[in-house]
Amino acid sequence: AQVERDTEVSASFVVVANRLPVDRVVTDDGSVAWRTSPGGLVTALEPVMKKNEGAWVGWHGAPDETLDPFEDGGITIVPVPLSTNEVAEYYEGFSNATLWPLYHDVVAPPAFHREWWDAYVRVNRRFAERAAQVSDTGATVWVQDYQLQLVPQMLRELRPDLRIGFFLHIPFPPVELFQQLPWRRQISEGLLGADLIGFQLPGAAQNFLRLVRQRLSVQVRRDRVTLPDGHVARAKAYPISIDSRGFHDLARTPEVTARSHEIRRDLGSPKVMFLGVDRLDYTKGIKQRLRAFGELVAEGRLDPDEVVFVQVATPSRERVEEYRHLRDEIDMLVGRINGEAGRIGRSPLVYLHASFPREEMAAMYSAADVMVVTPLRDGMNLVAKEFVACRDGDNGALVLSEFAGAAYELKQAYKINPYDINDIKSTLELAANDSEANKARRMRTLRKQVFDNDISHWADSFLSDLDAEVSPE
Ligand code: ADQ
Repeated sequence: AQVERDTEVSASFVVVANRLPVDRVVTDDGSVAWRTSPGGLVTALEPVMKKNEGAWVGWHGAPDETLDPFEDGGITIVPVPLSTNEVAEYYEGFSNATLWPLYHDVVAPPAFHREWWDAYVRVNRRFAERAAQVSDTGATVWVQDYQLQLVPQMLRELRPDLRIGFFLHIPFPPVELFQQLPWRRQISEGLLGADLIGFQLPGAAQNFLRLVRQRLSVQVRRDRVTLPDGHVARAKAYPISIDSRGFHDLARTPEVTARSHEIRRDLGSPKVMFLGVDRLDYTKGIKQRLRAFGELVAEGRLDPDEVVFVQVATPSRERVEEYRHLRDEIDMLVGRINGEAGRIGRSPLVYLHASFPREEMAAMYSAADVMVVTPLRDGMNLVAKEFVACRDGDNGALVLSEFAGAAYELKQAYKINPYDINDIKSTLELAANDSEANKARRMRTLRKQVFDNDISHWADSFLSDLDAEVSPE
């Protein structure tokens, strides 16, 4: 395979992700500018990017538009075009209606369509080719997430000189579920093109190793897989985290502190404020959590004059059928709970279907007493860690699903089985009423964990392991 190298861009560190780390904004005078999106990944990789003349290859978010590479804050941005049809088939279809539910324990039925798969292959090839064009000889390329699982192999074929890492942000399912996928072989081989494949949890890496051992003619020794051509891919866990210090400091600013007090006042100064923050997604267990709260209020175990539950849900994937359906169901559930337990001037449940700036998120985390994180399955769940990082004193409680990746590290949270409504109910009650000493003991351990293992620790350990892998021949 031959690649024509880009004459303008030649980077020694390249990130490849479905989306670019910048959003287009229209400024007051009507001109167009790019603003760095505030995600943790960007923050974590910024130092590496700047030190190594980094480039980021990704889609810019608008269909049917081709853009030239440009500089943004020391990073070369390399936009990859997608057509309207590709957004529907590769992104909304194969990525979000096939892989997403399949990898999350089939909590919704995955849809298998051959034309979606064809689009997935086509788009993955485009990303791989673009990455091959902009990578300097011997460069390190880090491919992100489930939308691009074929890129490692495609890229290695084009550019055997590169060092290729891959990180999966969502769970990797047990073999028994993964093997439903008609294209299971292509996906596993796609991933094996990397030198290092990162997962959120050791269990996910184990699932992957078990899969390739059973289904492919490869040699597996501990965490290393040797392919017939001699290439070695290593599979290992790197639990992702957040910019803990950044969140902590943000929550301490006078503006955010003042806003957090204001939030509690506006809520009628409740004795206990519960908080849920999620992308509106059926994996997040929002229905189960609201139902549990509603029942506690209806049964008089929580007094609607004393408690309030604030549920924030970011609009997400609204063109995927399953998500529109979920939104309607939650609207109905919220209406029912408030209709039954509300009084004039007081609703026990405050539901916000919107996205907020980081400052507002930090203010909400600081204002809350009990953070409620109940996904049915989640790769990690950063919200749980953001809550812990934003806490000041040792008060506050984190209720956390056993099925969130975060539960693996945040052992001192109040754990629940999100499928067990009675368990959620009694744990919400306990977290609201537990002694200050118990809460403080748990919170101190959680905080230490979140500060010792932040996002730069995550990026550094992945990249130094990738660096340590034997150089490609
Ligand atoms: P997500 O499924 O998006 O991420 P999560 O890890 O909770 O889930 O991250 C959500 C992010 O969005 C958080 O940083 C949160 O602050 C922000 N957010 C949520 N609601 C918001 C709102 N209303 N307004 C503004 N911001 C909001 C995927 C995987 C996770 C994994 C991450 C990172 O599904 O399991 O932890 O990637 O690897």
